[in-house]
Amino acid sequence: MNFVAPAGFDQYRENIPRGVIKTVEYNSTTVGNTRKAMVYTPPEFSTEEVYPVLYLLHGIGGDETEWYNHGAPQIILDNLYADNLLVPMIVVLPNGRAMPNDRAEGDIFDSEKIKAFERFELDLIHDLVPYIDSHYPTNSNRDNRAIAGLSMGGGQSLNIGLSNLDFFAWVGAFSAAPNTKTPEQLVPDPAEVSSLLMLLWLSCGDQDNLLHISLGVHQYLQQQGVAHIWYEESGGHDWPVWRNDLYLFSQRLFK
Ligand code: FER
Repeated sequence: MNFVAPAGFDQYRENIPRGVIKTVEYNSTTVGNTRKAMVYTPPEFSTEEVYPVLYLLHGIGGDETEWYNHGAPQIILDNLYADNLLVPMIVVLPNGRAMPNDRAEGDIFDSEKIKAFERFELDLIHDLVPYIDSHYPTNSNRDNRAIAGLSMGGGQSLNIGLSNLDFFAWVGAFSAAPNTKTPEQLVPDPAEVSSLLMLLWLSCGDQDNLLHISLGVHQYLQQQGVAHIWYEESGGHDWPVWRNDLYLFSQRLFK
């Protein structure tokens, strides 16, 4: 695949309908506190409709505000809706560091913090997804739930998505980090993954030092005959790549 978003895709456009992005708080039985997430609802959102949901995860130096602060997801998505390129969906920006102090403070590589990125699987499945499904008009089934993320969040998306196929049918990893399980651990049963997944997306910048992680997963999937998108794009471990990924990946969802 070699396609890039058109110029202006992440620039604010006047006079188009807008979605709404806000912060919510949910009770986490996993962490034992109240946790924050941001939620984007699309233009013309209505509680009379039901929507699919994309869970979009941040990197090791971020929190639930990272995509919002650096990725302009609401601008990218509003523009895509204005051009009629996107299925109406709710996008949830969680905090993937499931521990009492989940801010990206101090040593972000501390082993407790890395463990908290693993623990997030439980928080997502047991706490956040049920919160979203009970507070928003969602189409609450695997066919209508996607998980994707950048770097640490890309690794989480593969680890969590591929081991919870009863929850997710659409999985995307942008520049996946070394928290990614081995390809054999991720996909022990290639036939099962092939039959259940609607989309498996892997992308990475060609200047990214972590390229070998994505490449290893891609090569294994190819050997095993598991259909997936592999997109090596121009760029490093950085926001231009992840904005481009969101633009391209989101258009493939729920179609
Ligand atoms: C590592 C290098 C990078 C690692 C994680 C990262 C867990 C994550 C980077 C990011 O999220 O941007 O060795 O180990």
